[in-house]
Amino acid sequence: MSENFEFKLIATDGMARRGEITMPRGTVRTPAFMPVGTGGTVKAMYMDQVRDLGADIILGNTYHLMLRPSAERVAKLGGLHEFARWAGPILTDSGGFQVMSLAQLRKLTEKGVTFRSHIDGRAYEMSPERSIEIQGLLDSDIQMQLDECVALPSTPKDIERAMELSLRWAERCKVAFGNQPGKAMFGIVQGGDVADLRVRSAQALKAMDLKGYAIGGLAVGEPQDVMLEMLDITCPELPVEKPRYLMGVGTPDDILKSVARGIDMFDCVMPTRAGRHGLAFTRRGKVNLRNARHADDPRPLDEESPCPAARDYSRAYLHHLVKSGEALGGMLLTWNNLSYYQQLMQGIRDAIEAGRYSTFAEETQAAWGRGDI
Ligand code: PRF
Repeated sequence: MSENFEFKLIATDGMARRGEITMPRGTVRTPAFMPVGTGGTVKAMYMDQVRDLGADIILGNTYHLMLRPSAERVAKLGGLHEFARWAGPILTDSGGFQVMSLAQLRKLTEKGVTFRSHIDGRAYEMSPERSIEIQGLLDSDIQMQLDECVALPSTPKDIERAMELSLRWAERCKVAFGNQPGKAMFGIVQGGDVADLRVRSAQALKAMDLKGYAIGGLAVGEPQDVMLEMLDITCPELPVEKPRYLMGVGTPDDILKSVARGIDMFDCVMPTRAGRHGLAFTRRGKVNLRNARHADDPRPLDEESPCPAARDYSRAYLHHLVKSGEALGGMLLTWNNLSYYQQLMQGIRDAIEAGRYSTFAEETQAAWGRGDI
């Protein structure tokens, strides 16, 4: 552990990187997957389980927590780590993306964004400065700049306007964040599916000398090959010695392909949300437990998994729980899915260190097969 925020590369294999972020609350082994803990909970999981599965860091959301229970209340109660009983590092998203996807009556200006809560319709304002203030009240270890993410497809003009606004907001967030030795504020590359804009965004953020760089505005409606092409263009523009975080991505396949292009950090609701909807990720591919063909199947999801949810419960029982809407169904499948994601990340880290990443990726993909198993 370290009093400062530091990133070091341990090994590289092609563009894939094995690294370590150290900060006062702990060390994050990269490539890392951050379970999503939107409202101060990784849904359907105990924090002890999340940690035991091998997550070094979790994600929290400024937008949800500012609405309920409010950043000031969390601060008074000792910060988000104490409130949610997670002692390790926390990364918080800045709120812009969630405002755009969830809030009502949104208005975006140079100053910031005004919106009404999706919970009770109350009016709020969020500027880049206020976003950083809220993330500070939460005591977040890695804070994100406020940005504007446009959905794809969008016109190049709209993409450029949002990218330029995000750069100006990055400057303001950098000033608002100031110098906090054990913490970091990351900039966010925008630019949609326009190669030139991605390069301009990355170069301008690089010049700001931030502690890490996120790539936003992807996995927002474009095909996977477009996302990968944008990573191919963007990653080489970012400084080698800083962590790179691909926001809101993705499937296990997205993760394998993005690591190959130089991404160090991921977050996604996929394993948690899909679990609550009856979908299991396994070594041999996805299993939809809602399907009637599991009703009489005594086999577990994966007899060789270290996770009890995967190893000790029959598919028939999981099917029954899911079909009956039992809370335990969502709990077991979330546990299984986060376990699979963390095993995948461990496999990725080991393979990069061993210099066999491309072989690992091919073997992992081959084992998924072609569909529901
Ligand atoms: N910006 C922010 N958060 C995000 C995104 C973004 O572009 C995305 C896009 N995949 C997910 N979460 N601030």
